Amino acid sequence: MKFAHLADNHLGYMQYNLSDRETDFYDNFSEVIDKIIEERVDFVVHSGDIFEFPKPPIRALLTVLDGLRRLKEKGILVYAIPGNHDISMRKDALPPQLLFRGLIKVIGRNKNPFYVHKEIFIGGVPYCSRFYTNILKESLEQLSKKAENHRKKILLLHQGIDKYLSFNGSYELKIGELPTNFDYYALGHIHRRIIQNYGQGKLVYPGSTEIWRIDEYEDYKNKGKGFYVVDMGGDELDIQPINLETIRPFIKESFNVSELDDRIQAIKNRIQELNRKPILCLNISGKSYDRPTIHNKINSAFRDMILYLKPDYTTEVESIDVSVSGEFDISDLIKESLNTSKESQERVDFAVELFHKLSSDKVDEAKQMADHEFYRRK
Ligand SMILES: [Mn+2]
Repeated sequence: MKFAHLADNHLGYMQYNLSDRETDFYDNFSEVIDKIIEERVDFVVHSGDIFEFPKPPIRALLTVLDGLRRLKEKGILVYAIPGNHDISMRKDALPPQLLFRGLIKVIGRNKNPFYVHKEIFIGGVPYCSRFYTNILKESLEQLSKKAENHRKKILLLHQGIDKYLSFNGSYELKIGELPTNFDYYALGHIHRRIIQNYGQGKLVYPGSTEIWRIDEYEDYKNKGKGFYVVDMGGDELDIQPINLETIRPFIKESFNVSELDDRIQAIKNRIQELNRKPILCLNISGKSYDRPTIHNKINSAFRDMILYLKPDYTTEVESIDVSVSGEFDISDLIKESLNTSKESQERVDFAVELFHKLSSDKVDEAKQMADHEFYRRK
């Protein structure tokens, strides 16, 4: 009994405002479908964020419809939970996954919290923000009980877990808060590939299927991007990575402005070996240099060879001595500045979360959190 586990396709995302990048994500999803079919799996579990937005562009919807129909022709059903990107915070709003009736079995909190696929229990909870972790924990406890009498059990979640996130405050669950009686913890949300032992099973993040943020490049270089195929047939789980080939190449280099000419030549040589135009991220530093001149030089060197240039210029200044004594915690600083005696804990949590979202460029999520979750609820 084999299944595919994937998450975080983010269809509809238009990186750097380029329609080519939007198309990349659609091509990427089609390759995912090709590979799932090649692998002859029995079913698919999707751990959230198929779409970038709760109201996806029509092309994103059509890409998913086409992919799901191809799976259906092969008798492959998809079980899915909505992720934070698929869910509008508006009360009673429905996730776009519900459009694909007969093609996706959507796992919900109250209605259909689980399905049973040929004796395999497939349960899950849609994404819960950290303001509702009590509901999340309650749902997990109920699912864990419902799963008890089933021989094989899968749990779908789209959440951040403290153990895998470096920022404190950016997770909703602590690792010990997950039930322990599942065989496979099919997670989504963190865009890196992670496989760990947990409870009586394996906890797995398949990662995003394309490079959604430039900081995902390192993990892609080390581990590839794609999804996992899991064989539940034997006593031990067998988890195989499936790597995609349609990922747009990224070239990321940091160097001093004095090396510019040599580096340009070396990068040109690298680009010539690629079969697609890359995204070029350059981090250029130097003591004193004329940015416009350097920028023009880079631009004209790579024109027509790359899809997008993302330069970052830094000017080195005389060293400044900055010393921080002891450890400090961003949440404490925020609390302090909010003068906690008068502020409720909820407000402090809101401010901390807002800080983390904004400092990681998640402006839309921050707005949504402020509008719909915080002020409207209040
Ligand atoms: Mn995601």
